Amino acid sequence: MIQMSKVKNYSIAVLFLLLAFLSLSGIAKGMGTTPETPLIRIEGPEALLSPVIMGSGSVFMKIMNDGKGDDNLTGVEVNIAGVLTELHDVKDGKMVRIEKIHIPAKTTVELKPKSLHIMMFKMPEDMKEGNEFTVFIKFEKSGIREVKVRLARRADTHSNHHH
Ligand SMILES: [Cu+2]
Repeated sequence: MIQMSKVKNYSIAVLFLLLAFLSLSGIAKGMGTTPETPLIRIEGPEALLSPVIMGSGSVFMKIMNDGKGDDNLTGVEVNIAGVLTELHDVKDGKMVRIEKIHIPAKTTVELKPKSLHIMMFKMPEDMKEGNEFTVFIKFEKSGIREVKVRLARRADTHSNHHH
């Protein structure tokens, strides 16, 4: 019996070592994704000058989360000096500032006119259609993503075609 239990303990120890080795090598190869990891993709970013508020504009895009974990968009910056950015939603036809945008697992969240969007204030007067700039989008878990956008003509609220 003593012999048997020694053998058993030994095999358990070997098994633990093997598991430890496998998980370490898995992480080393970048395979260490846990089931709760979000996988963020950004498509179709566009920026529009506000037809209503001088010196302001909005940024829209599709944010896809193909992962199995939720994420949150917590902040945005642009590479234009002096510009202030805010996260906005639209409630009862009015823009409201929000702290973050929830991006659930296996979901696409669309930032679009009259809905969730990124707001820019205090844009320089010489910013005009065609100007390109970079938007840095900060996610709670996925870090900072960078997208380039070109400022498009003023939004025509009565049409739903994209530029
Ligand atoms: Cu807004």
